[in-house]
Amino acid sequence: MGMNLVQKIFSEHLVEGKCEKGEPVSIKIDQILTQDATGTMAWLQFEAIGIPKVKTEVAVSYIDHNMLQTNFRNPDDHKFLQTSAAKFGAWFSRPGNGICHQVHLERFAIPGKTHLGSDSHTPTGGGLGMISIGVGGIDIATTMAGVPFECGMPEVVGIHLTGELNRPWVAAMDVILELLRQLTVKGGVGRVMEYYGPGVETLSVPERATITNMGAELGATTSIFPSDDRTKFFMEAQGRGSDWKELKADPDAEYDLVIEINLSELEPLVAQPHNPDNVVKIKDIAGLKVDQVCVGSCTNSSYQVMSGVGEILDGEAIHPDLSMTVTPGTKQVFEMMGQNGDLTKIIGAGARILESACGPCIGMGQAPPSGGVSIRSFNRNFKGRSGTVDAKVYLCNPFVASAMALRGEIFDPTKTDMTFEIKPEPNSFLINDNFLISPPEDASDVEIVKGPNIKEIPLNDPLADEITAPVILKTGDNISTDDILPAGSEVLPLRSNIPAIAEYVYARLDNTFATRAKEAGKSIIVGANNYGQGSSREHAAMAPMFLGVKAVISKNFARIHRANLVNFGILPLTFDDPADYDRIDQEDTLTILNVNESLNNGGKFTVRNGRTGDEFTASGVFSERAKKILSSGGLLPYLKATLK
Ligand code: MIC
Ligand code: SF4
Repeated sequence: MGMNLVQKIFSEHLVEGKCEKGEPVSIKIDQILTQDATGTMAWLQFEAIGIPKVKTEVAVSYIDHNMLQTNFRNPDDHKFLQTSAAKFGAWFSRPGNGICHQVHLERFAIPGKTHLGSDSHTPTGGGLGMISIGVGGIDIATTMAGVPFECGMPEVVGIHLTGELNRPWVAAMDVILELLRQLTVKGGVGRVMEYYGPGVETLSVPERATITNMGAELGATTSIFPSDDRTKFFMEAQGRGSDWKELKADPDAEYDLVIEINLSELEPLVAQPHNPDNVVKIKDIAGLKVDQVCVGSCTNSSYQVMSGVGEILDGEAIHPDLSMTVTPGTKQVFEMMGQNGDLTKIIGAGARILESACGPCIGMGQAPPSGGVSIRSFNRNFKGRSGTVDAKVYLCNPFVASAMALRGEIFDPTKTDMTFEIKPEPNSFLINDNFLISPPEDASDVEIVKGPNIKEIPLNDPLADEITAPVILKTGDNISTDDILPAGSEVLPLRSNIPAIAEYVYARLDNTFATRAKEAGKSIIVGANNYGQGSSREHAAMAPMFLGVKAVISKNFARIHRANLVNFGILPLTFDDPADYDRIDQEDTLTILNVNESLNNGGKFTVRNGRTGDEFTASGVFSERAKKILSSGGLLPYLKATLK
């Protein structure tokens, strides 16, 4: 039987295990990406492991999230990241160079390589034929220390593309919105989405990257496209043609599930508040007044996206009742827009141009007005993420978003005579890498600079044999890591200071959480479906650990957050009978019995509710390594003991 692309790349990188669905596998990792908001911890953890130099082929430390230098904190983090990159042998992408995933696609991604990033949208690299996976910072630190990456061999879903995006106003974003509509934010859990079929060659690399980027919203481990002539064209235009190789699934490859998408039949879609899978056709919600439009983010900020936006805004004026921001994804795109006139068109229409960074996507400025409607070409619309708790964020493709900026309301431009054209893919990009600093040959003189914002990493205790603790919080479905630990301009600068950031845990849902947790000393969280969706931020595990959270019992978990809980010694258990969730009240005291024995013998845990006296079971099935990590109290204590 032939192999699909995922099986091919996994087999080529296999260190241990079998590439069969569900089997534990360890693979060698070739490339690493960190970004500043998760990177400070990743690099502190790498330093704590005590390995002198990064062992992967490539490691790049990007600064793109935390860009508002409102006091010493961000610049301290930036200095720390720059000096630690130099010390440990990583490239450093200076603030202003662009959003990590887009810069990585332009300058580093290579088909057939494996790639981990401390950011959930790392799968953007799948647009260029890499296996690119988002993980927590400490998994990055471990991988940089040369430890292979361990995971369960995912199921591979084949997305068979036919037709082409030839309807006006339909764009790559609509492909992934359609998949989110069909599969929901849980539909990709434990799966890789592999694109194939005749529709593939009609999509450019940046369009493919939009689709794989937002595969993260499906909960998928990653998403991948083949590497073909379009990939070659893009890489040659980036001056990296020699890194190209062809990669595709065998003709008789099999998939665990096949989904058909005819690109020619798609319509412009929109995800309504407050989840990316709340997708409808734009025409179904036409008429709603819009207060803000933001185009950009790692999902939609390429040269061609910007050229379309430039065309739509050319000679027009933004509606007086709204504000529009446009963010070129990278310095390369920004410079080229300066040269080709798109910048003038966009500024001329009255849009606000932001520096190449995450910006409004992560609540770093441009919060919408109270109760406002914000249309964004981004990938996430969780409640409060924009910085305004009662704002309503809608996600759609960048072209319809730009049209709405002119009209001031949601409408379907396919029903009008508005038209625009996108510039052809350039056959050579403007290459100027002066914002990328290569690691020095000899780093012996480099001093790592740690300003007062950089605090020690807190450590957990080894797993106790019995955990008795109150239920400090009982949540509903789809809790995102933005709910657990918000980002935004107030909180992001505290990413390298766990005691300070811990004050914000669950602050948006319940601002007494941190105080109550500290008073309780030890606590348990009860969650429902898809607990911990969204970001890879390990702070959403580390800060609760710091506050004494010992276990999370939930109906099920999002992949990266579950791994982060394990990495910080918090026991993630799932209800065997989901109805037991209803039998627990917040503030009940639960006792998890025989913890270590249950962990090592089948993973079935008995839990007693002190209020009712009832007992129920919850499961936690872990790999041998994860068991050891949990009993040591987390990955760092485990590594310190084993890597000596
Ligand atoms: C996000 O989009 O939520 C982030 C901010 O990029 C996160 C990483 C972080 O929290 O630092 C992600 O997607 O992993
Ligand atoms: Fe940055 Fe937003 Fe992309 Fe996260 S989703 S990496 S915050 S642009």
